[in-house]
Amino acid sequence: MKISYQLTTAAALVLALMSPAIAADTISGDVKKVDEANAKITLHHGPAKSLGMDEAMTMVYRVKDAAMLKGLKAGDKVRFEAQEDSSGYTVTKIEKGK
Ligand SMILES: [Cu+2]
Repeated sequence: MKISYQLTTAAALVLALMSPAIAADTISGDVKKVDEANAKITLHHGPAKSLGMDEAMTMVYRVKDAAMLKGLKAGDKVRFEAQEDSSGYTVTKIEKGK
């Protein structure tokens, strides 16, 4: 049953590679700048493997909806989820950390 073993291994590998993209990781970070007019936020965050970011960094994210930025300000600790799209990275979820 060599062939079916190889197929199973290949299927498991595909699943392992795909799952991070399906289940978005929650990333911890802190707010550097909020730009509500342009629906953008500058965040410093640790490594985010699901986004292909292996190191901590500060970067600008777009947000799905500017209303998500209400109540956030520079210095706040946050937890967020983001996805990569054609024009950069978009925050799909963000909440203040405790
Ligand atoms: Cu980043």
